[in-house]
Amino acid sequence: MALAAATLLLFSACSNASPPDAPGPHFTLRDFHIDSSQQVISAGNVVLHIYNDSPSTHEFVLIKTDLPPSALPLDADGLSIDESQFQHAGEISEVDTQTNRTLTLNLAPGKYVFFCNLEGHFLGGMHGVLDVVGP
Ligand SMILES: [Cu+2]
Repeated sequence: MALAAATLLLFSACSNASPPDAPGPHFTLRDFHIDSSQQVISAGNVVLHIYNDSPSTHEFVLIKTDLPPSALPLDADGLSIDESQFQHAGEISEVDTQTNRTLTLNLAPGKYVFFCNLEGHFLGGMHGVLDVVGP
């Protein structure tokens, strides 16, 4: 019990590091594309591993929606997605170049879209879909 608490503390203390043995999908941010290691994952507690392999800063936004990426509504500027219309499942607003980040989430079953919402990056191709299945 004490060990579990200590482990939990350790994980939350270095949430910027990517625990190498924590299960979960890997996402690689590129100019301008996001590679994902899995399209389907199990519901519940999950650790998303995000690595920025591009020379510029990006962000990672995860929303729960049945809409395909091509149907997501744009902001008034026409350059980014109107995130206010969605429930955020998770977000890292800045992922620096050549940096690993992790998002520890508890995901309900359903369809999700992940993307970078810096101006023009979604339109450039930085998006993908994730199916969360399970009880
Ligand atoms: Cu980006």
